[in-house]
Amino acid sequence: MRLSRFFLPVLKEAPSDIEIVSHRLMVRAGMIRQEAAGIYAWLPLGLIVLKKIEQIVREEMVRAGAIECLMPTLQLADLWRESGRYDDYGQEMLRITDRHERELLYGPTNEEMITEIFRAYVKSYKALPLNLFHIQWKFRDERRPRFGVMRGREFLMKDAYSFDVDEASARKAYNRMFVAYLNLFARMGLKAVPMRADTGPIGGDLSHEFIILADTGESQVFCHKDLIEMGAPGPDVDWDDLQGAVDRRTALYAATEEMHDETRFTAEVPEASRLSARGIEVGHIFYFGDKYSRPMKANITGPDGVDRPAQMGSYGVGVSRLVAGIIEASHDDSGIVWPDSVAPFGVALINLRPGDEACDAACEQAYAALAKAGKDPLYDDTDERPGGKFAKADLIGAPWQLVIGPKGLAEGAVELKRRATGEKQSVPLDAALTQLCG
Ligand code: 5CA
Repeated sequence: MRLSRFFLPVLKEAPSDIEIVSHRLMVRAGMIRQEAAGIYAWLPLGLIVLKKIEQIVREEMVRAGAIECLMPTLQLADLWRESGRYDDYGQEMLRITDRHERELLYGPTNEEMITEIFRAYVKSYKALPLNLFHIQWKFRDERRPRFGVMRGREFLMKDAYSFDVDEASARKAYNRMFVAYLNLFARMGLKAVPMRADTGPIGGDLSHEFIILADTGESQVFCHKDLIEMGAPGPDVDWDDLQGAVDRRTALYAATEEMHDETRFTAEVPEASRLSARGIEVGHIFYFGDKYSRPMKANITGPDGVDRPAQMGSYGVGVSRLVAGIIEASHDDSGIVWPDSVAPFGVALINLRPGDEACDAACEQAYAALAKAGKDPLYDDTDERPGGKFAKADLIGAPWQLVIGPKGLAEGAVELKRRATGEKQSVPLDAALTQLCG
């Protein structure tokens, strides 16, 4: 992408009422624009990152055996009356009436709708296990939308729903999502810790929140320090037997504020290993058995010929929240430092003197080579002064900067900077391109 043709409305200053760094940087880098409280337009730079995160989530869901579908944002109120949640959900639910006076709502989650789809088609245990997911916008009329896309009213969620014949296989489905979550957050450069959590309006008795630590996090969390560095199991696990991987992580104490038990915490965790910190909830998984399938009569016939309600779980990832979460975890005073896997551009290519024949030729050569190698270069071919170009490149956070100017070129060199460390090398253009393109 040539910057002169891109739409990147970068701001020097963010509005002073912005409270946290990720929100400030997203606004300054021209990633989002607030259209109403908790409702944002995704500008091109923000959308590229959102799509990259979405794709990682999708790939890890598919790897774990889930199947993608897409349900609508609007749902019938009557469906929610079947589960009893229409009245329970209260003011967080946005209720809408259409021209035929039919009551609709903008979905805050999809347990009812997926259960309706399931019961229409699946009657036998032979079709199980089944896990369906979608990546769709949700609306929750939060009392206090804040921190930009971190707690929005309209937000993008990946939600998966598992169906099984009995509790034992439902727990396996839960474990598959548990491990998929560890892997997908690790791919984004995040250290996410699963913690025992409250189930709130979704319900059920088994639930884990996946938390990344950040001073600006909304929840207070308590855990054994070793969990932070434990790492993810990776893709090459035995997907049919994940109990060991899950047990290793659930054996150590980890709980969110609502589930925290100080007596257990001090008894189970040696003082030097106790961590009490702020965290951001980037994912939440639930096993709730027949909470929806029973009232909604989503029954299946078991191997014994007897009908029973399907055993269900649901599994959410805050896709739009993750954009902010990753920035909270990875930034410095100059701007965002994207992990390679979600960076909107792989290389910021800076031409220090557009119009200079040698600079233009070298930049065009670099741009073509980087594009061909799939490095998504952003070529700053504008007339802005060098200082402004450097500041912009630092702000938007591409992992590499390739700086080409007349002085360096006269000596046969360009400058290659690693955004994360600030480390600079002065090398011939060919050597820089070999390093970047491999
Ligand atoms: N149906 C279940 C799982 S599919 C569910 O809705 N779970 S949830 O309520 O925990 O939401 C899933 C994830 O969405 C959360 O972990 C969080 O990362 C994200 N999320 C929830 N509310 C918001 C919000 N207001 N703004 C941005 N992200 C949110």
